[in-house]
Amino acid sequence: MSAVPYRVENGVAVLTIDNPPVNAASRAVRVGIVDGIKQAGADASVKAIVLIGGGRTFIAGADIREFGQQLQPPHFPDVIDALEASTKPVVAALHGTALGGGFEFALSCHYRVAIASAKVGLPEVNLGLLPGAGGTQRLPRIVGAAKALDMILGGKPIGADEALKLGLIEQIVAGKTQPELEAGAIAFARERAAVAGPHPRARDRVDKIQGTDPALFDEVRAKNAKKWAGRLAEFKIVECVQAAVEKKTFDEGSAVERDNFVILRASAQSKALRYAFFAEREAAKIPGLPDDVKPREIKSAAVIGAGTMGGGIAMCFANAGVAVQMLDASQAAIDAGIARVRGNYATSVARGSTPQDRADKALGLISTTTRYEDIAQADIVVEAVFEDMKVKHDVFGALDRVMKPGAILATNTSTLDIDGIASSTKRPEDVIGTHFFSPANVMKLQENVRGAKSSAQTIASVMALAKTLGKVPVLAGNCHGFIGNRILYVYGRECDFMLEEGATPWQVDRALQAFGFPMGVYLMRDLAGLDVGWSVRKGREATRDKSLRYSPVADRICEMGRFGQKTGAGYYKYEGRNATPDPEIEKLIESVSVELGVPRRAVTDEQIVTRVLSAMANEGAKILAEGIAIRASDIDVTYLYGYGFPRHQGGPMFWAEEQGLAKVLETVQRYHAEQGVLWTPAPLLVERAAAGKGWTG
Ligand code: T1G
Repeated sequence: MSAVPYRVENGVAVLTIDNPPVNAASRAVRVGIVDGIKQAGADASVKAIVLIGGGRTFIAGADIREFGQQLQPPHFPDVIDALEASTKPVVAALHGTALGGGFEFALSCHYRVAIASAKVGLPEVNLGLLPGAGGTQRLPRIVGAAKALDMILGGKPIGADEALKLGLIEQIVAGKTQPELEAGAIAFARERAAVAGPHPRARDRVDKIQGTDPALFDEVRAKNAKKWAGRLAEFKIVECVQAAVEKKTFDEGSAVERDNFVILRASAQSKALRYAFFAEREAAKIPGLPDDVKPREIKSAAVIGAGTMGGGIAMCFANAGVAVQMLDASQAAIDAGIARVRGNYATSVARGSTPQDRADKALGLISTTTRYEDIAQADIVVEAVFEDMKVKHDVFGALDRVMKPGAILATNTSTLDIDGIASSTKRPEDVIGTHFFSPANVMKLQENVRGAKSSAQTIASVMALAKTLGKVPVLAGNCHGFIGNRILYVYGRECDFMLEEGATPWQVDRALQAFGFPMGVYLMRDLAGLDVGWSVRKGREATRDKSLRYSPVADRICEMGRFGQKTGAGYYKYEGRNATPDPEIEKLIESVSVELGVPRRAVTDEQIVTRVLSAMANEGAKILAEGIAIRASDIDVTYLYGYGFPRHQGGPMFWAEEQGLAKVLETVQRYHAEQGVLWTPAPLLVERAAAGKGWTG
């Protein structure tokens, strides 16, 4: 059965792509289109051709899974040549999302029509690629070079209305469904068939690229130089669109695109980004959950704690259209909390990232109270109070007394024991961790943490909640720090030891930022505030294992009353948000090295990055072996979406696989010999390295 069934209706050949779930342009689809065009060309009864997606969407792009393999013909250019060579008009009928190679096929048709809800775009940059099937050459010829750069570099689709205004589609047809789209497209195709050819081809147009300001391309490069540092695809996209404008012929420009596409497709960055694409989707799948378990519907929510996190979490619900009550003990705390939320919305409206009407609608969904009785009917309540077990016990005891049966009792704790919290209730099956990341209304990660007694339905409900909130979920097991903070502790610990051994905070930050982190660990700590970590460490001093190496540098800085940006000094000195290295801190660190008898030596940037990432991967291997993470890729998703790990590096576990686990094990063993038990190699790392394998397979 062809992946592109062919039928003739009213003199129009209808080619329907049938490759669920997103009609990715697999080899079978490419074969089906080429064969369909040939069949229509040979059929005298056929006057025009419609290319349409079956199911919920037009073609959403190349089949990303094919990239790791040897691509089989017909290739994208072969399909495009067939579409453009047709003497009978070819109309692309768009619904759902026409993306990447799918939209490039559409751009190679003579005409495009869509239903109003359709979206079109060239998002290849999100995969470290560029539109490799003529998109960098045809799009500028229709919308102009500047708009084409915006669309391709932004990687986001546009709606049918905008596409119509830009001339990317000829008509928005009546109706909302695929059958109505098909009927509209057939009618449109018959009209075009009545007009003598040749029918228009985007490749032949020059009107929109003539007169392009030659300075455009260098301006775009200069404007984005910092953001694109270390990246490949963005610069190659600019080069290709520039070629579309400056090369004498379409084919010359296409050759530039082809060469650059081949380089990107083979690049480590694209491999990491394609990995991240699938890893995010895998993380949402929980093996072992009974197929018949139905998530509880969440139509109303409550948040305990009107602080920064509580307010941000309340915004997440309101932004998703879920009514939410914010509860705090005092009216003063509530007033401060709701003022902070209003301020957040005002800022994003002022920035243009949130339309005023959307902010008003969301704010209208947030109410406040000081009484637990008022929130009893909420479908979920998320506790976001101080990170202190006694406070959590009190809150969950109260929730247990008032919340309706079946309400989900979630905690936003970032490290504390979920089972300990659940023990304050008579319904541990309804208790679960939903760890949001600050700012909660911005950060995408939702680290769900299952307790020993969290029910399958409770787990399924918070995994589904993440989708409702537009978050990326990862399910973690219950241990100190879960997945993210447990690895963050190791990451920070090794950076602190490197300070004692010879590095400076600014050198560590520069090395990590050169690797791709948006912010180094010390700038990040200064931004978050050093006092929180200090109070956690003081709380754990009594039980800390004194035989393990411990760096007092952070404590000494806090003892000087330096809590980071908010006090004008932390690791760095601050003027407002502007951080400058502080010689006083260098002196402090040197004095600690002397006090501890740690000889100082030169530490290279490469050693900093390798040591940090190897420590993360080693801890990740332990987390995996303990079942705290279901997959190695879940650990990567946690770091990509919760901790700013550079997406084009894939995540700590992906990085380790790319290095080769045997090489990572060697590094771990070297530090184990030098640093002792904190670097004990994870048995899973040893096993996989010995087998010459990655984390899976
Ligand atoms: N290839 C293979 N599988 C894909 C896929 C693709 N392009 N897109 C989605 N899937 C799978 C996905 O892994 C999931 O699988 C299922 O489909 C549903 O996806 C030559 C080189 C279209 C907006 O980058 O943005 O064309 O988990 O959960 O939320 O120039 O999927 O069910 O097993 O995301 O409704 C360019 C990528 C490719 C679009 C739908 N195209 N896809 O979102 O569903 S490169 C893209 C998306 C290219 C050319 C270049 C989204 C979506 P499973 P989903 P969704």
